[in-house]
Amino acid sequence: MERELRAEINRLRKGKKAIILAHNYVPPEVQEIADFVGDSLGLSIEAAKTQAEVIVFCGVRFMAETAKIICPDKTVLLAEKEAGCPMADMITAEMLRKLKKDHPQAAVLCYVNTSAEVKAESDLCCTSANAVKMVNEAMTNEKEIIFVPDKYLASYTAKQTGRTFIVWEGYCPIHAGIKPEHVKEAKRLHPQALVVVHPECTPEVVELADHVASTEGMCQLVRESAAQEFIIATEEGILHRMRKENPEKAFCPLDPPVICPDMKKTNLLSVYRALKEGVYEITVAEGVRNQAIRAIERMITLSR
Ligand code: CIZ
Ligand code: SF4
Repeated sequence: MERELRAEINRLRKGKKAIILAHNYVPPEVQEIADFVGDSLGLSIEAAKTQAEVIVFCGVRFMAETAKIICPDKTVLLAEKEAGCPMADMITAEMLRKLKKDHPQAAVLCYVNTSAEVKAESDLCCTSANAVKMVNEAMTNEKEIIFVPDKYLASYTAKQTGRTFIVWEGYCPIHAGIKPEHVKEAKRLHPQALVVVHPECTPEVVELADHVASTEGMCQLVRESAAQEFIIATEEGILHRMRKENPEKAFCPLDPPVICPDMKKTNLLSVYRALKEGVYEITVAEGVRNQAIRAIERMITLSR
């Protein structure tokens, strides 16, 4: 069944001039069928480069929206309609407009985990891979900075840059679910392991890290490190790619495992359906796109 599904996906992908982009967190079988696996920024850059006419995005909605904003002329499909990000949903454009009104002098830095409408209200976008760089290189003249929506990424970035932010009380429920005890227990069982933590984790967990990095940063670190064992504090989907790229290294699991249900919604059947039926098409209103593209393009130019 899986083999037939894969064959059908390959046939449809060719016939429809489509590419499949998968986030580091989606299930292994989806990563395996994808043309590219990466973080939201890397995938959007791939989307911009591709000659393909259709992009099947396997991840969550804000990522597919970002791809659509960058390539408005392509058809962007989100393989699973209901795959969203609870953190992105914690702030709306309306809420951000109100915050901006309370702080009229402040520039707005938005995490990529936001809706197109929130990006449209922002001056600059960032990912977990480049938040520190964005603040250090593009916001030195800003007296006040609003950072939305992740209070934990904001707190990590504040520590790294020495800046203070007006923060939103958003957070990722999945990364916030990782408790210091979980990391300490893994370290007790694997004392030699390097602890690598995502900046969406709480400051108490970040405190325990040997390294703090985004998913792409983590992959690079694991590849280049001389260490043989790693405790990876982020969504477990990334472990598939890490094990594949580093078959000689060991990855010590956290207990309980770190699973984002939204990232697990996409499976081979969703990818097949997306290609066959042309669903679920992502649209971004022209007025919103024209505003949102500025914050994204500024980030892409700066991160080169
Ligand atoms: O930017 C991304 O893809 C996310 C959500 C996390 C990461 O660290 O790559
Ligand atoms: Fe959103 Fe967290 Fe899931 Fe990433 S892991 S999609 S930030 S809820």
